[in-house]
Amino acid sequence: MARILITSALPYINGVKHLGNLAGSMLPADVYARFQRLRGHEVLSICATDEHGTPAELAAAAADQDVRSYCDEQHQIQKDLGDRYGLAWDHFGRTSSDANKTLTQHFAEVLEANGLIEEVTESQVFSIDDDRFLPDRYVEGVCPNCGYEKARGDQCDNCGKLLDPVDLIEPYSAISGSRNLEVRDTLHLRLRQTVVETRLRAWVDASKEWPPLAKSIANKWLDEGLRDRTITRDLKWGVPVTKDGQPRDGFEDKVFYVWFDAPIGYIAATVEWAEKTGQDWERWWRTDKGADDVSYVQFMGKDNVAFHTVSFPATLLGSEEPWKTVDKLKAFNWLNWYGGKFSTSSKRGVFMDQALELLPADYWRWYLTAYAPEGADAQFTWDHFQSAINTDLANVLGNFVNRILKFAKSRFDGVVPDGGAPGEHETWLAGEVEQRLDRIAAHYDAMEFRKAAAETRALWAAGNEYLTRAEPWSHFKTDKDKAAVGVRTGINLAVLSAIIAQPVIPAASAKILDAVGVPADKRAWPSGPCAALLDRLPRGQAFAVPELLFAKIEDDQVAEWTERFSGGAEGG
Ligand code: B3M
Ligand code: ZN
Repeated sequence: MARILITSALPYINGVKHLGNLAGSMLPADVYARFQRLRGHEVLSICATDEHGTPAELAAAAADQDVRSYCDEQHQIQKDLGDRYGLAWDHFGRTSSDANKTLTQHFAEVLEANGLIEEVTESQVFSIDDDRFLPDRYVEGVCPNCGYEKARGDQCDNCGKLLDPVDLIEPYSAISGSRNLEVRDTLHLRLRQTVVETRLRAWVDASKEWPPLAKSIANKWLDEGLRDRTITRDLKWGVPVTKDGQPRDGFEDKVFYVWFDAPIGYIAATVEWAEKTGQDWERWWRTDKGADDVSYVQFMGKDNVAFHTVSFPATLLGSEEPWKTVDKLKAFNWLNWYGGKFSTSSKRGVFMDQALELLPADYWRWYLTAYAPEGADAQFTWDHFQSAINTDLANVLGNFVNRILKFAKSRFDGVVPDGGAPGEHETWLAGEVEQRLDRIAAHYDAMEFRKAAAETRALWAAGNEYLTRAEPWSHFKTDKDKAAVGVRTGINLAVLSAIIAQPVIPAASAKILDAVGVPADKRAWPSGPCAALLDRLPRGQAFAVPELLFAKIEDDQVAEWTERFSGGAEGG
């Protein structure tokens, strides 16, 4: 039994996430966690809301709320949505927690003691009318790179370039719109990443288990040469800056930069979990306290990779303390919405709460896993969604389970029939199941979600194929034993189909397993000879037929949803 620590990139607090966010971090992290739990491994799955920085302050202001109560409310909303999607985190924490404050201040202090932090004077945009500095997203203006007119101070949404607020042309305040701005000097802390560059490079080179997308992004950053970066901001909302445990002189109106404290939030959320459950967090995070046995796996969208392969490791390695670092980093490309981006600010696409108004979570979980933006960006379109759901879930899985259980119910009194012995069809099926099971597990281990889902679907399809070959209905009158073997094998196969589907569609799987009467301790990932797996249910055990598993998506629903969500779509 291995110990596996799993973290998903922390969703920003600034509103409900869209399906692209779900597909690129939270959902695959959950699918992976569920798979590893089913195999009997000890899993700790951690997530949290990322609550600091300008996105939180601006969203709170737009909602006309103070930032603390805005965060309280939004955290609860995101937590509830996670629950409704079956995201089975061990803990869903908050980066605004005391634990994160303590840890963030601790890291800054040890980094400074190790000579990795220096005080610097920087030029920042100051708004005279707002009487404050305007860091990051508080300034907007024309992008110096592409000429886009609504570029934000930290990044241009049009060309993707990372910016410094002082680079913007014709800047104005995002708070008041004022153009009455000047550049003023202000004191900041700078993390000397260049000093740890060699150590980072060696660490990346030694990280053999990273899939290609993560590795190539990490190497690109290292090849371009690291830059020292400012880790404080002129903001009120965030982790206060300290020295020797006291407020730091000259930093009374400053806090740490959100990207400095957010990844530390993974550790802090584990501390919160430990406090809540009475468990030990250090055995997951401190290599001197047992965490060297842990396999640590991170999930995130590709835009977050640099922060996890360079900045956060610079914090951990630079501390010279025995912290656990990531072993496997799975990055995702973008899920696009009709060729363009999903966008929170322009409400373009489908958001997590809206999706559940249309269909239960499993439909989305299946689609976003089986067609995940893994090798390349993926497209969401209603037509594709409809055909994927109707084929994979309704026709292949739903139809198979329904067909066999209904027939068994009507002809064998609703119990698993006895009698008969396996023949050629069952031998064929056992061979088929055996290879598929091996492949599904191997794909999950490699975090290849599309492939794992495709093999899962292939195993379901083998169910329909088996029934077509074994034809228990046509033997029923002439050879009852033969029909009994077909039905018994078919019911066992329905159970197996549900067991392997649990990581992706936990609710529907549970419906099937409940109906057939499979106890909770018999739902683990299957192992052992396949012939035995296909004859596991006690003969004579009563079962029920589950109510409709998956409804087909009709054309008029697609038309309605296309209309309803066309809002941001015209933008391109
Ligand atoms: N909140 C950005 C994002 O959701 C950020 C991730 C933090 S991970 C420590 O894309
Ligand atoms: Zn630009």
